[in-house]
Amino acid sequence: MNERGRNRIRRLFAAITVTLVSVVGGAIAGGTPANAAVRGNGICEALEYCLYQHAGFKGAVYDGLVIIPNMANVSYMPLPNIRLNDSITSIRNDTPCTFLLYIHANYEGNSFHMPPYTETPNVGAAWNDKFSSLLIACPL
Ligand SMILES: [Ca+2]
Repeated sequence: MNERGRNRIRRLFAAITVTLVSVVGGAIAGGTPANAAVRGNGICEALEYCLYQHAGFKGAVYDGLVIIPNMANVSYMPLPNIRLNDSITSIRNDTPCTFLLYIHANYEGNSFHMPPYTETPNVGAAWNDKFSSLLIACPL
């Protein structure tokens, strides 16, 4: 794919991401407080995606709702010294959206796709500890 094609895809995903934030945010805002997912509390709740440091959903966890253009700027919570960048081995996607994890920042390089409501206990040797950015694509 040429640069123009890649830019088109980036713009598309950026638009779709706005939809995700409003869909997931709306679902959370519309739920009762007892059901609301809390981003960044270290607990993987409904309508969140969760990134894990080790295989089998072990080690540090990052529970999120939004895109991450550069994982070098984001830490596992509550472990500020452990960055997400090049440090993800298992993933849960408990959302109606597809997640695309890229091997470089700003959605560059090869991407690993996580379909809606799926999980993988080990992304495999080719992808282990390689992800550096994350995009979200939701049905409109
Ligand atoms: Ca949470």
